[in-house]
Amino acid sequence: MSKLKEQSKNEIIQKLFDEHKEFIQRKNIAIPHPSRLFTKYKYPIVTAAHTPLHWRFDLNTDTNPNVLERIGVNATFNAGAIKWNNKYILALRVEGKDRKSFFALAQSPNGIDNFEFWDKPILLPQTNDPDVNVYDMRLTLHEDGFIYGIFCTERKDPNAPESDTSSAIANAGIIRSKDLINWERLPDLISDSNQQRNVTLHPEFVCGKYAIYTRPQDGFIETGAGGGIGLGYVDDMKHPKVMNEVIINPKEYHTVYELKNGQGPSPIKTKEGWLHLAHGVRNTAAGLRYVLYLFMTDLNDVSKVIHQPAGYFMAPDDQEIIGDVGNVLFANGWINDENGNVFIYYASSDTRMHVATSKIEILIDYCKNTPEDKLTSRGSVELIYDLIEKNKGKY
Ligand code: M1P
Repeated sequence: MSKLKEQSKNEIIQKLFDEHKEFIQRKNIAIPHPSRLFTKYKYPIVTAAHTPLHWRFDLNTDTNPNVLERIGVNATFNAGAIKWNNKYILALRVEGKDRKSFFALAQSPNGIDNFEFWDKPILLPQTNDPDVNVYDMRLTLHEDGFIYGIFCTERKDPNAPESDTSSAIANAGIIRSKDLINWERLPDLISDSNQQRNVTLHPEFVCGKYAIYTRPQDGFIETGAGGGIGLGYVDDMKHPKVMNEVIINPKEYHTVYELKNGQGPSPIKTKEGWLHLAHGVRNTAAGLRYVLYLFMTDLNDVSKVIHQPAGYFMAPDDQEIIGDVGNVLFANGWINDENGNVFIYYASSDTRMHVATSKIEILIDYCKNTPEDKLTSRGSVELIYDLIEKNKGKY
C-alpha cells in the first residue's frame, strides 16, 4: 500500500467519525408483529459497528500511518438493562475478535435507537481466581439500594483432559454499584452445582433473604440431571451461599424448553404476579434453537408458577436467524417504563442487539389467556377446536 499523505489520513479519520455518528443516530422504524403481542424494530440497536472508534483505531497517524483498525470487535449481544437517570442503559456483552467477552455500557434517550457507548468498557474487579471469560450480565436494582450485576464467569475446567481446550467451569460472578460507575466485586456464587449460568436476583427480599434465580447443570454444555430454572436464597451477598435451591420451572419433554432453559432478566412485579422472561432450548437436525417464553409466578409465593402459555413468545425471524451461533434469541434485559411500556432487549444469534416493545397489560393478558401446553399433538388440536367452538357465528 502506498504511503498515505498526512492530509488524506486526516480526511479518512474524519470520514470514519462522520459515518459512525450518522450510523449511531439513525432513527429506528417500528414493525408491529402480526401476533399483536409486541413491536419489533427494523434496525438492530447495538452492533459491533456501534463500538467507539477510539477503542478500535490508533488515531495517531505517526503510529498508525495507514489508519488501520488495531483492535477488532466481533459482536455485541446479551445485554442487561436498566433505566437510570432517565436513560435506557444496556450492559452489553462485547465480544472481541480475540473471542474474549467483556462488559460495556451504552445509553439511549428513548430505548429504541441512538445507543451510544460510554467512554470506556468496564474494567472488571477480580476475585483471587481471575475470570478467563465473562458474559451475559443481568442488572437488578435491589430493594437493598444496590444495583447488582450478575454475570457468567468462566475458567478452564481443571479436570478436563489436556486434549480438551474448550471445556470450562461456569459460575455466577457478582458486582454491585450505586452509580453504574464504581463497581464492587463480591465473591462468586457458592452453590451445590458444578455449573451455574443464567443467574439473576429477585428485586425484593423474600422473608428477609435475597432470592436468586439459578440454572444448575452437570456439565458445561450438557445439563445432565440438572437444568431448569432454580430458585434459592442467600443471607448475605458478601457471602453468597445459595440455600434451599429448588427447580421452579423445569425443562420438559417435547416442548420449546425440552433441552434446557434459563431465566432471562429479573422478573417484573405486576398486580397479577411476577412476570418472567426466559429462554428455552430445543434440539433440531440443524442444531440448538433458542426461543423466548414468558411465565408468571405468585406474588405471595415466588416459587409457584401460576401461568405458563404453551410454546414461545418470540422466536428468531428473518435476518435474526443468521449469526455466529444461528437460530438463537436470548434476552437478559428488559425495562418496565413508568407508563406500562415494556422494552424487551434481546440478542439474535449471538451477534447483535435488538429491542421489542410491548405493554404490561398485553403481556399479562398473553400469560393468563394463552392455553397451556397439553404436551401432545391431539391436545394441541383440541385447543384449536375449543377456540373454533367459541368463535362460532363470528367468522
Ligand atoms: O449460544 C447461545 C447461548 O448459549 C448459552 O446459553 P445457555 O447457558 O442457556 O445454553 C450462553 O453462552 C449464552 O451466552 C448464549 O447466547
